[in-house]
Amino acid sequence: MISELCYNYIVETFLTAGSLSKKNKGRDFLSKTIKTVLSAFGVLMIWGLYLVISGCSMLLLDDEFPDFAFEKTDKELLVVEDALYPSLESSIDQYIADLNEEGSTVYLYIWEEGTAFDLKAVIETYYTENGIGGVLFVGNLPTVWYEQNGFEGHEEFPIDLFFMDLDSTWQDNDKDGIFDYHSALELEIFISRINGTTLELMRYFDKVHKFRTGQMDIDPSAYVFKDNSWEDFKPGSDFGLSRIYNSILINEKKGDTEKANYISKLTTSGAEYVYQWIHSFPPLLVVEGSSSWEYIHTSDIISGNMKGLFYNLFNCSAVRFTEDNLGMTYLMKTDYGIAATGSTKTGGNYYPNAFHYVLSEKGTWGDAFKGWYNYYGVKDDKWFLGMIILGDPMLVLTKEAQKGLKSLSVGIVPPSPDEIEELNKEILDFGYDYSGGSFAEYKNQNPQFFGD
Ligand SMILES: [Ca+2]
Ligand SMILES: [Ca+2]
Ligand SMILES: [Ca+2]
Repeated sequence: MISELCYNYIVETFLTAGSLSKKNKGRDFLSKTIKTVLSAFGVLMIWGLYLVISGCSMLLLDDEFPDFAFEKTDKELLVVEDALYPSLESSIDQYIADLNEEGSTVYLYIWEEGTAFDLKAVIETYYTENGIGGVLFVGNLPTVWYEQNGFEGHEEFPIDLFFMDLDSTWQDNDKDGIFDYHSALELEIFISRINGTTLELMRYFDKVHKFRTGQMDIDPSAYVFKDNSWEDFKPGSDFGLSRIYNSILINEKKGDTEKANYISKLTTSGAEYVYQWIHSFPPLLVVEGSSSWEYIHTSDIISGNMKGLFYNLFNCSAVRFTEDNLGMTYLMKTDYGIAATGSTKTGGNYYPNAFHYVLSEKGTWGDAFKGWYNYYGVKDDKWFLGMIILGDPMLVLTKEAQKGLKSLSVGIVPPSPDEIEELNKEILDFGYDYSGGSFAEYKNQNPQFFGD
């Protein structure tokens, strides 16, 4: 439209200039020639301008949604803890039937016993022989741990990237049972987890069935809550979610980021996609209120029956699945939560545009994680080595959500080193150790995963 207006304007200007020369009949031929040349010149100019403008917006769009090739996964391995399987059998049959309906194949493996290394060997076999693209662990299945110098010095945490990179090397150089070295990572597959009581897991499978059959009553919309510490980080940005959703509520101004705003939104209309930036511990969100810290416990999530389907948790240690945690609470103890991504340690996804890009292209939750990690997560172990997903990794957003609007948003370029330094500072300024239980505690509680 703008181009058309400009075109008319410029052509008119040139033609007017040409018509002035009409006054001199002797120069009529020259006038016609000039008119033709000038008109053609005008068209060329407009065309050039159009190319420049469209080129610019494509560049901007590429920054916002790094375009990389990904293949939607359609073969999943389901690994189910044997003690749970008899009670879950009909739920799992339904799950497999629903996925088959979508055109995906599910392989079922009942996990009896063994170490994390045994579990990885099972995955490798299905990867090599069946070409699986992702895995869902159902129940309490083993994990390995990693240690490094992070935000508060030494940190140790469960690490599921170990299962996702099938040709990587991992070492425990000080022989304390916790990995402290990994080779360069590039994930071949994604893995995800759900864990809870039999009843909670049955309820979870019931939810994903309802979601797949269009019975989950939540508007296709997104909710971004960015607490005080990050008010100035990419202000106004929806992190590319406007490409997916028509309706997005962003709470990021101090007056709008009270506990009351969060509770109110997620206990009334709710949102299909929730992206929240809040300080936290595994089972606790700590919102900065106008005069004091305000706490949201897992018990508040349960009693409020929080209405969000997909959660992107920029909340430290929010999915530390080896203990009571926020992520699994949304999934196991509400009527709505079906998938989450977050960190098992201090950290979170501060630049999820690649994640959102895959979702906007109808990739699965797992595809989005793998695509984002290989593209951006791999660059920063301090922030991202604890990143994982929870919930059914074969889920895709609702059809209603995928508008493919391709609109631009503020804050589209990756954070600069200065911006990341500011993010680091906000973590340290909070002044608490976010991490949860230790490896030693995990080992004591789960002797069955250790051969010694
Ligand atoms: Ca070690
Ligand atoms: Ca690899
Ligand atoms: Ca606040």
